[in-house]
Amino acid sequence: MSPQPAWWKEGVVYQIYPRSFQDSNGDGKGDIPGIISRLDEIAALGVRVIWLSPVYKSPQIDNGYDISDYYSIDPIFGTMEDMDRLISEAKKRNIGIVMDLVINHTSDEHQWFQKSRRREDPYTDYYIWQGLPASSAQSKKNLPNNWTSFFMEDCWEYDDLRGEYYLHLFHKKQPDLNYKNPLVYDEVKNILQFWLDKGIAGFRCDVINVIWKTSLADGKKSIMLTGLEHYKCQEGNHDILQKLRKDVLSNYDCFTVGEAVMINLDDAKLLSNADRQELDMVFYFDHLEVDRRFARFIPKQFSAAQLLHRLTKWQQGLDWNAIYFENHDQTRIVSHYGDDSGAGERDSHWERSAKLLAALQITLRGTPFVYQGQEIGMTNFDFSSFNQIKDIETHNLNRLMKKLCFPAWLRWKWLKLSSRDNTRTPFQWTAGEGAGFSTGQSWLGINANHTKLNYESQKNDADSVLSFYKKMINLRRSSEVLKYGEFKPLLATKKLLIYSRESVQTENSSYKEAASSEAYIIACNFSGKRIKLSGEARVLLQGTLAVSNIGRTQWNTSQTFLEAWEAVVLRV
Ligand code: TEU
Repeated sequence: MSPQPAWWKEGVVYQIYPRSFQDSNGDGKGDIPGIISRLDEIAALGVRVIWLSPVYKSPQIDNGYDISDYYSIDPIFGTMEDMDRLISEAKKRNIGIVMDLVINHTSDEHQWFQKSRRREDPYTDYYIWQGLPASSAQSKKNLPNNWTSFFMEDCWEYDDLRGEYYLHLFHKKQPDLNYKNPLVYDEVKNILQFWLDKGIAGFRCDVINVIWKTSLADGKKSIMLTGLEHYKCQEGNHDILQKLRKDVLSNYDCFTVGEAVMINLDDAKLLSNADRQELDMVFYFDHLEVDRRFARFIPKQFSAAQLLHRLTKWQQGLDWNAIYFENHDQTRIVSHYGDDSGAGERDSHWERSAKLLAALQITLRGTPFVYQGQEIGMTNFDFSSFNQIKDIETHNLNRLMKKLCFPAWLRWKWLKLSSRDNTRTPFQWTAGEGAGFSTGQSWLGINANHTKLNYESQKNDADSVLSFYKKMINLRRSSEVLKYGEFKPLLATKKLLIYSRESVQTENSSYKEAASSEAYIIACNFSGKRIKLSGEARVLLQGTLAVSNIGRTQWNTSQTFLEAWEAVVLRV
């Protein structure tokens, strides 16, 4: 079935991690005036929406995903006046702003929590408190249940003042809200309304499929996330999303994309298929874990066939997809599925594979989300010790692995591969000191490769990774079939994948429509070696060249090879 057209399906979203994007006052942390100063560069990429990771007031224990006031801006990022200016300056460029909505938990420094600790009404039951018999209250062995957190710790913290434990699925400074209390729902409704009335374009909803805890009973023991079955995608969770849609979101021209953790396709359909009236799209993780075990932590062999298989499942299974290859919790895609060797150099494997990944992402069916720095092919960090890592998740994991007696070299190997700081290093604007990000000491290390790999050197270079992203985004904008057409897998091997985008043919399509319909065939060589095309692949690869990532000017249909990291987009 052809999806209902919508502006947020046609545009591209650009994710900004404000702390690392552009500093304007020399404190080493990015800020909102910095973002405003770069709006022209963002507009030049051809994006329709900016998603801002949290800029609300926060003690910054989890870089803003621990909110202490939903109605004010953290001073490190600026003021509410700056925020209003960002919204209006972006609007002038036809760019909508999407806010990050973190409502599973707040910071423990939020006044709701402070009042809840003191049992001050109406806040007493805003969080999930559990008492224990006095005799066992402070013994670690007697926690209210056996759940484990996303950051690999116990999920319960004892609060002396209240004399009870509170639940935290993430860090202990991120207590979970209690959605069984209708007052909490009302607070959330007000937050949404406040920001939508300011003219924002929607929300990216953090861990939105775990907000309703059906029961607090012990969970089935598991290496990761014991207790998950009591709170993942529960009926009560769906009810809240439907209610928010009906009460608030449906009154505005906006969209929502929900980060949904540990989900399968059936969960995703319930959360995002259009007739359900919950979210518009979901972020799932399956396509980024082809070469990983235990979420993204332990490496295994990559296979292009497995990637195509997973992509196909979601491309064909959902009404509409959110297509992302990077975000602030992941690693850089060129270092992950590509090859970052020769970063910043012309025609290196870095340049080819960064472009190949752009060609893949932008020709999939769904709204593309490009993470800051992805458009210039930024790579994983080049840190050499744990001291340079700031991410709390990485430090928690390190502690846990140490407790389990993993040797230091293995801990480093795996954590370097998975640390969230890989995508959090400052944006590389220039080759100069501070990479044009800040005149001060930046809060996190800047990758040494900024001297070769930076925005300035790519902006006027027609063959740069940046120009390639622009070209792909333009192509998508101009093509109905790339926006709304069907996705069909055609062929895959360990290194090669081929698929098509074709017009949606219904029983009612006229002969003329069918005959004039455009299609695209996309082929990607996921290897650093030239590969020979099989007879079957050669039959499939017919058409005129729309895009090449290696500077081909035409496609010869008797072509028998794809070069190292080559991608071709053919128009049929
Ligand atoms: O992330 C939720 C989440 O489950 C992960 O991606 C998680 O951070 C971890 O990497 C699992 O291995 C969201 C935010 O994107 C993240 O930055 C926050 O730390 C987290 O929620 C808590 O708000």
